[in-house]
Amino acid sequence: MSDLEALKKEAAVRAVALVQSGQRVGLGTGSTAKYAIEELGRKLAAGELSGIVGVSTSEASEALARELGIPTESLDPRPLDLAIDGADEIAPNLDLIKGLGGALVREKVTEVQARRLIIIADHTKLVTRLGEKAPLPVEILRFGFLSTIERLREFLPGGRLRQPGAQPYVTDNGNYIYDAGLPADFDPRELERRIKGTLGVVDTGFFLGMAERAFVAAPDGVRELI
Ligand code: ABF
Repeated sequence: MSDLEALKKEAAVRAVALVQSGQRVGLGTGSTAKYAIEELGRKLAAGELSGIVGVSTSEASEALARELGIPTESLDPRPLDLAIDGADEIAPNLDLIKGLGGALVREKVTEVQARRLIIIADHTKLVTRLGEKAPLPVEILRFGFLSTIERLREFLPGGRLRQPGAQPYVTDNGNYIYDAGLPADFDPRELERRIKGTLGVVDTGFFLGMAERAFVAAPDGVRELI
């Protein structure tokens, strides 16, 4: 395991230590969240936890949970005790950019119902302001996507449709993703309102005011940000 992978795992283990028996837990998506799901599975198998129910934020996390024997349920209106997920950028106030893994909408729809959203990451995800390193993923409807992109480009000119190969990337919801470049200076809440008010947009990768804490692993240890 590379040094960075070991750090992600360390952060994940710290977050899973918060899970108590009998809780309903939101299962995040991505390579860091995968370590959290594996640790939950390990604890269940070892009898260190019992009665856990996972609510998955992607088909991939659902498949992993099943493989590890973690009972899962689909999302319903009941609150989740907590959710554990990764992020692409973490600002000092715990505002986040998520969605480079492509699961932003299911993550947001699930995690907004969590009493506690716990973020896990390695230190490369820390930024002083959002947009410093990552684009902002915006999930858009496939129908009319070129028109939606044109509307977005009126105020976010730097972006592009996510297209890893010959075809555009398709989310678990059957939509496309526009990875928007962000201006040097912006108010995330104002920009979030403007993007979400754009016809054809489903949601954005801004997770503002949602995270309760983050475990961020660096070579000199895991920092807990609150
Ligand atoms: C999910 O996975 C996403 O919101 C985010 O885009 C991504 C982070 O992935 P990783 O942990 O692999 O860097 O949490």
